[in-house]
Amino acid sequence: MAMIPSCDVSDDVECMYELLADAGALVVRGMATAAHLASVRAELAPHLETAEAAADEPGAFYPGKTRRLTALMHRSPTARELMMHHVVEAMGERHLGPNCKMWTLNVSAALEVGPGARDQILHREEDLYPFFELPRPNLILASMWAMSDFTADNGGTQIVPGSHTWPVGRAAEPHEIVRAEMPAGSVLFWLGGVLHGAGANVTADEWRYGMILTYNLSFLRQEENQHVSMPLAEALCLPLEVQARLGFGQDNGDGLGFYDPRPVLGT
Ligand SMILES: O=C(O)CCC(=O)C(=O)O
Repeated sequence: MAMIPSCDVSDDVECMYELLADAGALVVRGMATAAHLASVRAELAPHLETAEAAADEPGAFYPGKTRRLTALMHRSPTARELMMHHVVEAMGERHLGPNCKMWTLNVSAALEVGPGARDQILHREEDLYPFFELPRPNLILASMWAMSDFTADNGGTQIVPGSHTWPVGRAAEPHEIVRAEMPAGSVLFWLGGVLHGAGANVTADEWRYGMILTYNLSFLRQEENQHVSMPLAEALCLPLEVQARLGFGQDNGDGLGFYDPRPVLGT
C-alpha cells in the first residue's frame, strides 16, 4: 500500500531528508503555529475574497471550484517568514544545494479547494523544464503548508510516492496514489519529479486551504516572476537572505543575475 512518511518538526533533519529522498514526499507536522496560520489567513483574506472560484472545464489543468492567489511574498509578511523556515532551509540545501550556488523561490500560491472540485491532473513540478530527460536531476523542491486540516475527502494533495524515479511513460495506477492527510500547521514536502495534483473535494461544505511554496535552482527561470510580483523598493528593504531567496540576489559566484546598483540608488 503506497504511503507518505511523516515526522515531527523536532525530528532530526538528516532523517527527514532520507525519508523525503526515498519516498519523494514527506509530511512534517508542527511547522507553523496557530498564530502563524491566523496571521497568514488575515493577510491574504482581502485578496482571496476577490479570487473567484472558476467553473469547471473537463480536462482543464486547474479544476473548477478552486480559488488561487499568487504574489504571496508581497501580500503576506508571515508567508515570507515561513518561506525561510529552518526545516525548509535544511531540505532545500540537501535537495537543491548540490546542483547550484543558490536556490530561489519558484512559485507562491494560496490554493483553496472547494466542495465538488474534481481531482487535478497528475503532473510533475519539473515538467516546466522538459528539455531534461526523465528521471531529471534535482531541479525543484515543493512544499504545501496546511492552512486547514488536509483529509482524503476534502482535497488532500494526491501524491504518487516513488514516481520521481520512474522512466518516461509510466502512468500511476489508482492504488499507487495517496491523498495527503495532515493537521493544519503541517507541511507536505515533495520532490519536483514526483507525480502529484490537488485532490477531489467530496465533502458537502469544507474548503481545504493550502499554501504552496516551491523552490528551484537559481539558474533556471522562476515560474512566478518575483521581480514583478514584488515591488523593487519593498524587496530592497528585506533582509539580504530573503532578497536572495526571492531571486533578487546577484552573487551566485558566476555573475548570473548581476545588476548595476547605481540606478537603484538613484545615481
Ligand atoms: O493544491 C494541491 O494540493 C496541489 C496543487 C498543484 O499541484 C498545482 O497547483 O499545480
